[in-house]
Amino acid sequence: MEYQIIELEKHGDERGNLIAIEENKNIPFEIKRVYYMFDTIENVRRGYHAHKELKQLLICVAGSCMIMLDDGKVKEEIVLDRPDKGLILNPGLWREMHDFSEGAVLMVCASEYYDESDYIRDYNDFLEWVKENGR
Ligand code: T46
Repeated sequence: MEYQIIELEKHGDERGNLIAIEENKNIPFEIKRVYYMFDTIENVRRGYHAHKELKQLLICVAGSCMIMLDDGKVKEEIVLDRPDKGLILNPGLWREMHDFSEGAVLMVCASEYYDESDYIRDYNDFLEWVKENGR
């Protein structure tokens, strides 16, 4: 499946920890946009879409959440529960984010500016797209 889990280097000392994210250094793309989700209501499930071109790095910088990934053939559940654990999503993956803990903050670094035309928001359209794009 078109994802990768990365361990982010912690710069820790007696004061605590710090993590740096640098485009084309510890993550393999340029970052054009950063956004984050917080105050997520209990039992909410978000996402329900795939991207055609966008690459993203997801980090749950506080608390935890689950990411369900689906490439049209296989589904996998990933837990994000540490600020030093990154999930890189390549294009062509249906995603649903769920089981947000209280106080969870899910931060996303994205390779492109926000563009609604890059989204596939209908699951049957996604399955068609997977067939057409030979995945
Ligand atoms: C993704 C997952 C992980 C903007 O105006 N600019 C932005 O950059 C984004 C991401 C969203 N929005 C607006 C569009 C909607 O009116 O914010 C609202 C919520 O967005 P959406 O319903 O797409 O949020 P999620 O949580 O379903 O999905 C988001 C990203 O959109 C998506 O790219 O991969 O997080």
